[in-house]
Amino acid sequence: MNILILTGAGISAESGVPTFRDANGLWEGHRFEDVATPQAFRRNPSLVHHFYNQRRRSLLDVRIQPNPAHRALAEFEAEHRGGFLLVTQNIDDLHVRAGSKNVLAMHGELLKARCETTEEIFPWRDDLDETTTNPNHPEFIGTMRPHVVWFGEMPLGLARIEEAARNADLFIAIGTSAVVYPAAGIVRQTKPTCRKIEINLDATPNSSEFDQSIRGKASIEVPAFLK
Ligand code: BJW
Repeated sequence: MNILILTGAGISAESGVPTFRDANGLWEGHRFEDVATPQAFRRNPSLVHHFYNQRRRSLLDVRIQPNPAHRALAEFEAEHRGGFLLVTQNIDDLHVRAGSKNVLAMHGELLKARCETTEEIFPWRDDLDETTTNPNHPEFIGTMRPHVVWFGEMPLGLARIEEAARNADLFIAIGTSAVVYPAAGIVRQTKPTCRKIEINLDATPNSSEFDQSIRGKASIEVPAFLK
C-alpha cells in the first residue's frame, strides 16, 4: 500500500510553533502575505530577514520539540512495508527530529539558507541580514536568503509529489487550512480508489473532497488514527 501524508502548520501548533492563519494572521502589523513574497524581500530585506530570524531563533529554542503527532508518523513509517512519502508545507524540522525519513519539505527549510547568485544551499542556524556573505564566496555580500518558498515561487519537489499522489492508496492531510496552492490541490490528484482522510481542528475548503474528516487536535487524532 502506498501512503502519502501532507502536513501543515497545525501539526506543529502543539509544539509551540505558531500557525499562519489562526487567531491573528498578522505579524508585527504586517500581513503574513506581505513578508512572504520575493517582492517584499526586495522592497525591505531587513524586515523579511527579521521575520525569519525570529522564527529560526524560536525553532532552536529547546522548548520546541516534536509532539505525539510527529512521533506517530515517524513510528508508522518505520513499521510500514509499502511506499511512504511525507510531504510537509512546514519549514520547521520537527518531522526529521521525530525520526521521519522520507520527508519532502515543499516550502523549504528554515534551517537552510540559499545564495541568490550561485543557488548554493547551506545548513544555517544563525541570523541572516543584508551583509551576510556566501560562505564559499565571501565576495558575494548580501546574496543569502532563507531557503523557503514564498508566494509566486515554485514549490519544491512537485514532480515527486504528483507521482506520489497518483500512486497513493491512502492520503492523509493533517493540520493544513487548504488555502495555499499547489498543496491544496494534491487531494484532487489522487486516484478515485485512494482513501482520503483529513485531520484538522476545523473544516477546510477541501473537507468535501475527503472520505473522512476527523476533527480534533493532531497530537491526539494522528496517533489514534495510525495505531
Ligand atoms: C490544527 C491544530 C491542531 C491548528 N491540530 N489542526 C491556484 C489557485 C489559487 C492561487 C494559486 C493557485 N496556484 C498558485 C496560487 C498562488 C499562491 C496561492 O496559493 N495563493 C493562495 C493564498 C490564494 N501559491 C503560490 O504562490 C505557490 N507557488 C506556486 O503556485 O508556484 C507556481 C507558479 C510560480 C510562478 C508563476 C506561476 C506559477 C507558493 C506558495 C508558497 C507558500 N509559502 C508559505 C510560506 C513558506 C515559508 C514560511 O513558512 O514562512 O507556506 S505561505 C504559508 O502558508 C506557508 C504554509 O506552508 C502555507 C500553508 O499554511 P498551512 O500550513 O495550511 O497553515 P495555516 O495556518 O493556514 O492552517 C493551519 C491549519 O491547522 C488550520 O486549518 C487549523 O484549523 C489547523 N490546526 N492547530 C490539528 N493542534
